[in-house]
Formats: sequence, structure tokens, C-alpha cells
Amino acid sequence: MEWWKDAIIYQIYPRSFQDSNGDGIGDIPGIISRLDHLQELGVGAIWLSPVYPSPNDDNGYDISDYKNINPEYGTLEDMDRLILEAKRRGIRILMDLVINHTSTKHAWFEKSRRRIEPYTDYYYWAPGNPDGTLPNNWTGFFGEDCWQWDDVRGEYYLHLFARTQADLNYHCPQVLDEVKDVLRFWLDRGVAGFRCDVINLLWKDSLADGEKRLALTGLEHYLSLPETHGILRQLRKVLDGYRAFTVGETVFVTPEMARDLCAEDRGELNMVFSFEHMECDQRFIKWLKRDFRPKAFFECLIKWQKELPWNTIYLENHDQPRSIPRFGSNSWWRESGKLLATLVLTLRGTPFIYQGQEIGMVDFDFDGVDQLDDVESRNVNRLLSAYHVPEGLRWRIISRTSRDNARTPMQWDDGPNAGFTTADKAWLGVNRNFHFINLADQENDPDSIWNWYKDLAKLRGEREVLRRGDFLWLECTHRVFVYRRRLGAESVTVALNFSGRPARVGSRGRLLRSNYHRDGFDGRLQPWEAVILEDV
Ligand code: ISL
Ligand code: CA
Repeated sequence: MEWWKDAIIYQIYPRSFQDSNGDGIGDIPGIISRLDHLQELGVGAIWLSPVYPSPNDDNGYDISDYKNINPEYGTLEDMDRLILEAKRRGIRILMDLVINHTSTKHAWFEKSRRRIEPYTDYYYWAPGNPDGTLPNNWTGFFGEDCWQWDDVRGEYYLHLFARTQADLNYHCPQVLDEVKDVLRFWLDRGVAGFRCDVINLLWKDSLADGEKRLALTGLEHYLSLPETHGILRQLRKVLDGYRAFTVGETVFVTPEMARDLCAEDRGELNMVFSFEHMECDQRFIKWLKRDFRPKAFFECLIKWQKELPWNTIYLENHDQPRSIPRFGSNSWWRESGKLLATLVLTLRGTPFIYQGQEIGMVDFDFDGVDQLDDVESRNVNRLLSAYHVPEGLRWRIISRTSRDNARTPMQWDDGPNAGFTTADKAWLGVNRNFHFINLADQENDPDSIWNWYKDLAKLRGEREVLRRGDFLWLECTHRVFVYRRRLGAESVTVALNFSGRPARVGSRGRLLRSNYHRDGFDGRLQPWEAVILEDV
């Protein structure tokens, strides 16, 4: 049974979801205490960002032990209890599988740097060049080069991400055996599957110099190589024994690549996160923003709807700024928040909702660089400083793009620290707007973004056409997006106005939902209005 085609999946960033013991850091007992919230939303599965032991240079994406729980978050027993308590509410748990790299604090790395067998080749090691230059000219994801000298080993190691995230070497067969073992460990405990971090980069074909590019020189040596597909097929054999689910995080993925990764007969992944629609508001690299152009965004969504029989639908995660200021409008906060909810819950595919999205959380309100935590933002700040970019400009660039925008604590109520923690201070600043944006308030407001999400999630559950129906676009202009979902004789049209001005569309029908109060629909949309019509 393909449960994931009917489910809504909710992403939790554990550090920022709910603190239970007053240390200012979210944890697993905190998540358990909030499961009712997720059940009420109609969530079928939770994707948990990493909860493994980690020195937290990249907040858990630098894993130092794959088979345990970070003591900051709880214990293995807490995790077992989470799996059980979630199951009682009909919710599955997906873990984050980060196997492109480990923390340099992982025991494998400690042994590899000392050349203790069989760990010697678990990572990509290389001597420098006689002229003192790095092993090659590749550049990394976080605005640095990607080689770090290790005194113990007397060689450099490869890191595509932070300096303390060393890339695992899949040319060494033991590495894949270790990963299979990790999969079994968690599947035996009852997790339903995995979100697989940067999974299309696993295999590096050589360490030769790359073609010079504005960003990520070297990419052609590791992006979606055939051997990576082979690795995925091997992992799938383990996963199939448990009927487990996987979604791959696949950077730079094209529809063709995605089809190869997700085609049922190839036996690799179930679906992938593509990035193209999230790149409509950037030039070349994420730090160079341009104005959001809805038409390019709609066209991109249409392309992916057409090219793949099924895929993920998402607008937010822990790496991206919040969606309302980005694709909607802070001045039409409520309307545009509901419109974006409508988009996510009515396109064809599996909707992913990121924590806080369901109450319309917006970007952070930090005052300056000292309040940042994210390793990427701090690196970029350092890099820009080195090029003498003045502080004001640096802050303009970083504040709009920083991953911390999505990582501020969840806003539960208007008590101290938004109900996230009883500590004086949360690990990352709580947004001061929590007096206006919080769950408790929205529960009491029938017109809230929260109640809209709940209502649409329910509608999606009741109407098979919204889940399994095919997709057909009807109108796609610089601000209006109209599409139809159809299953047998059933047909539903969604019309969205991505602008602060009224708009007209050609569709009519019996009004099922609008984010305005109205009785019928004559083709006129209010600012940021979203309507769902039953075609008659
Ligand atoms: O966020 C990005 C750049 O701003 C992306 O390029 C991101 O680095 C890429 O999507 C990979 O992300 C994943 O792996 C990283 C981790 O830091 C991210 O949080 C994770 O989602 C390294 O493990
Ligand atoms: Ca805690």
C-alpha cells in the first residue's frame, strides 16, 4: 500500500519544536507532548531532522554516532516512546539519513585518520600538491573550499559541506555495509522510512580538478553518477524488507534525473525534493536574490507536475526562508498564508509542511550577525567580510537568505518564549511577533491560517480527486494560477491570485472554499484570494 500518496508529511526541526526540560533546546519528550497538535492537523508522518549524537556544527547534520540519540534530545527509550505514541495516533516516523558525510567526531573518522583498519579508506583522503596547493580546485556548499588538513593523518580530507563534515568514501565497500546496518537498526525500532540527505552526491568518480564554475566547481565529479544509483538500489533491498519509504533530498535535480531516481521499476527512491521552484527568486546562487516572479514559479510547478507521475510538494524546510514573505506578502499575511496552504494541499503529490508553516510563521527579526547560529550564514559573513563588503550590505544579503529564518522556535502561545521553553533564553532567538503569531490564538480564531490548514487537510482526505486526480493547468499569468484536478467524473478547479490587486479568471463552478467570506464565485478574485471550485 502506498500510504505516502495519501498522507501529509510534517517536518520537525527538533531543536526548535518544543523544549520539555527547560534547557532552551527542543527535545523528543517535547515532541511527544505535541503529537496531538499534529494529529489534529491530519498528519500521516513526521520527518524528524537529525536527532543523533552530534557536535552540532551543522545542527545534527554532522552525525557522530548513527545508532544513538543526542542526549540533548533524550534517549533511545524516548525515541521508542515517540515511535509508539505517534503510531497510536496513526502517525509514522521518518528519520533523516545523512550518509554523504559524518562528523569528524565520529569514531570511524577517528580511526580513519589513524589508519586503523578497516577504516583507513572510509573517507576521501589526499596528499596536498608539492607546490603547497590543495588536492583539487573543488569548492563546497557552505562558501569555503572543501579540503581540510589533518595533522594526525598528515593528509587532507574532503568535505563538501562544513569543515567538520567529512565525506564518506563509497569506493570502500565496508561503508555501504555500515549504512545498511544503520538502516536495519532504526527500521527494527519501528521507523517507517527515511529522508535521505543530499543523496544524489554520494559517489565521487575521481578527485580530478573540476571545470571552473561560479559556485560548486567540481560538481560534475559527483552529481547523480550511475554508481550513486547503484548504491540506492542496494539500500532499497534492505528497505523493501520493511516496506519502508524514502524521499531523497536531491540538489540540482532535473526532471529526467528525478524520473530515474523515482521510477518504480528501477527500485531506488519513492520521491525526491526538487529545488527548481525554490530558485525562482534567485540568480545563480541563493545569496543573489531577485524579485519573486510568480509566472516563472507557476511554470516551474507545471513542468514538474507534468514531467513526473508523482513527487513531493513543498514550500518550506529548515534550509529555506519562510514562504509568506517570500512567495506571498507580509501585508496580506493571513490571505497569502492561506493561499500558499491551498497550493501545497491541492497540487498533485505528497505535501510536506514544515513546522510553523501551519500558523504562518515568518522570517526572523534578528538585529545583526551576532544573533546568527547557522554555519552557512556565518561562513558567508566571514567570506563577505574578507572581501570588505560593508556590514549593512552583508546583513541585507544574509538576513534574506539565512537558514536561521526557518529555525527560530515554534510559536505555541503568547507566554514567555512563545511557550517553547521555560528557560530564560531559547537556543535561538524567538521571533518577537509571537504575540500576534502563535498557535493558541489561532486555535480560537475560526478564520486563522491554522484552521485553514486543518480544514484543507480534511478536505484533501475526503476528496480522492485532490489526492489522486490528474493535473491540468488552465491559466498561468504573471499573477494568476488556475489548475484543475480530475479523477473519473469528479473535477475540481483551484484559482489563486498571487497579488495584492483584484483579478479575473475564466473558471466558474460550485464554490467549495475561499479564503474570503463569500457565497458564490463569479470569476473575480480578491487580493491573494484562493478559491476551490467543484466543476459542474
Ligand atoms: O541550504 C542550502 C544552501 O543554502 C542547500 O544547498 C543545502 O546545503 C543542501 O540542500 C543540502 O542540505 C542538506 O545537507 C546539508 C545540511 O546542512 C542541510 O541542513 C541539509 O538539509 C549538509 O548535511
Ligand atoms: Ca530540552
